[in-house]
Amino acid sequence: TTERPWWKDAVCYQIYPASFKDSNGDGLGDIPGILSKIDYLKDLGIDVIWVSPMFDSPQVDMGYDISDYEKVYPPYGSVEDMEDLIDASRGMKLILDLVINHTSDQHAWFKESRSSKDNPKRDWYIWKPPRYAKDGTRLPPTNWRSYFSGPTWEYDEHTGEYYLHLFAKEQPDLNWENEETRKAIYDSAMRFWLDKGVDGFRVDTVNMYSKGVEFKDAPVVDPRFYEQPAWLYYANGPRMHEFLREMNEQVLNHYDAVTVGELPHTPDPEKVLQYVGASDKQLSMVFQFDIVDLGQGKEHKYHFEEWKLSQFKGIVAKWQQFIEGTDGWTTVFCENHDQGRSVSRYCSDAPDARAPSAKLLALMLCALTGTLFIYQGQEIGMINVPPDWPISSYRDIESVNFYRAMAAQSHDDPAELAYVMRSLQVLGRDNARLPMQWDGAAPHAGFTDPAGAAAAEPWMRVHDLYGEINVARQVAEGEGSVLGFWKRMIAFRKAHRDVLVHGAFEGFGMGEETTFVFGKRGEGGERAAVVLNFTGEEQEVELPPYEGLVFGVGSYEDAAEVEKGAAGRTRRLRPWEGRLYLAG
Ligand code: TEU
Repeated sequence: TTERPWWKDAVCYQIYPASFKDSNGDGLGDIPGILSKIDYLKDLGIDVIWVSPMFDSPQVDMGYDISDYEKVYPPYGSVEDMEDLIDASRGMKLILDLVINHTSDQHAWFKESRSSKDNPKRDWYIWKPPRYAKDGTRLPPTNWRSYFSGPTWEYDEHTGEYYLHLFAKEQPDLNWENEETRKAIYDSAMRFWLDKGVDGFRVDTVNMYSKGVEFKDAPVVDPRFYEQPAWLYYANGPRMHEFLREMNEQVLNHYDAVTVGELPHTPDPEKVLQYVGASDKQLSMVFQFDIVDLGQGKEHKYHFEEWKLSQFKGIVAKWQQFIEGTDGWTTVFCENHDQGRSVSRYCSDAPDARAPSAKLLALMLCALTGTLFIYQGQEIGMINVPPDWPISSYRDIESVNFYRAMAAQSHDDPAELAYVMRSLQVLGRDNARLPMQWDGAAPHAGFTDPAGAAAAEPWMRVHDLYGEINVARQVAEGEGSVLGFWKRMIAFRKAHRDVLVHGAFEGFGMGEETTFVFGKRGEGGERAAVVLNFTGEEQEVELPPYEGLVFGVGSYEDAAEVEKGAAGRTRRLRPWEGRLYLAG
């Protein structure tokens, strides 16, 4: 049997500091704001808080561009506030974001690195001389395109070389080949915070540190397309596993710290297993991207393409089952700060469907094997931005740059731009970054304090529907609300952890396009059966063929009543309804 460290059973909650709670009325969330909501999280049943970057930063990419790992972005608070948060967590653990593929261009290391070719820190980043075309035109070292539009190389006039940036040009990539650089990262970004008592890290873009030895051009699929498999050369590079083993030996093992690595561009289960096998200590677990990549287009991730429920089910099954018979571990999630809201993306945010959809997803997620991560606002069923918001209401560098690039390329073609806006409305990162909706009766959804005229406008527009979807209303509604249901499901998951958190997954009727039926088998003979209706119409389902199933929990309040009259294995599920049964 595999080991059960504490973090396997944990329910983790991601906080995006800018948008969670503003305690001082400046329009931006902050650490005292997080502190004021500790009891709310504790009450929900949360075990681990993951705080997205709160380090000092020019905020080109919302703090994923760090200028000083050992300072806190002043509008968020101070290092002392973080110490208070560590102390105040009331038994909950705290993990931070570890963003060490790149720094901000305002980090002291990069300022030194760019100052001259013979600066001792020159080699801490990835500098390359230009290439020249036959006609003498200066070209970047490779043709790679960055995540945030434009090339991955920025020419620096001062020293006549290019530096690499996979993300924004203000986010230069660190050179992990240099041992001194790695040591500095371990000290500044990791030990500094582990010594203060944080319990681990969510590790940003963890598979991009080792870039490979050759810097080769990526195949150009079509010059009009943004998608280009340049990640073949910069992701999962040859020294990746060596670096992670070193990081464990030198740092993480000394603190028993937990890690959850972000693992884009890695569809192959064998490859993922190399990162999460427990005996070869690299990462505790990872976020594999298939579930959140669903619906992303081939030309560009922001060209939304329709998908089928069978694809969704196949992805869930794949990442449930890949650890079977291994000592690896998996995660359960479908939202974070880079993704559209799950209700809007995987179900329906139409007025009648919103709350049932949110509960359906809660029931599904709480029944799946792995460590569960939920994102702020998911527990109240927050939905995507309203479809009529213009690009000027968006803030994310990736979305805004993409819109601009598409406008330039299409010469402002209205049809193309409508398509882009529609895609951003489903997939854009800003969907997750709207201020948290605390109170429907307060200005700015109760996000800013002190409320009222004195408070500044929030840094990002508040959802038009905050009067309907908010914490205060759901607290008042109690058990029947989305929040009440999440609380109940988290407790249910913990009460039946052997089968729900640790059981083996088994899918039924996986080609079926309206419902999702799966079973879970615990090692001690426990069984769970889950039936989910992913449509707005009634659907008939067959329960999995397990002996002695009894009704456990349902996403409709009257499900227990309805089940009293049920016999046999056939059930009729109402729109977006889910039910869970137990045996053994
Ligand atoms: O994201 C890394 C990543 O791999 C991307 O897929 C990301 O989802 C983004 O949308 C690019 O298309 C991480 C962070 O989660 C993200 O917020 C940061 O912008 C990024 O790294 C750079 O640090």
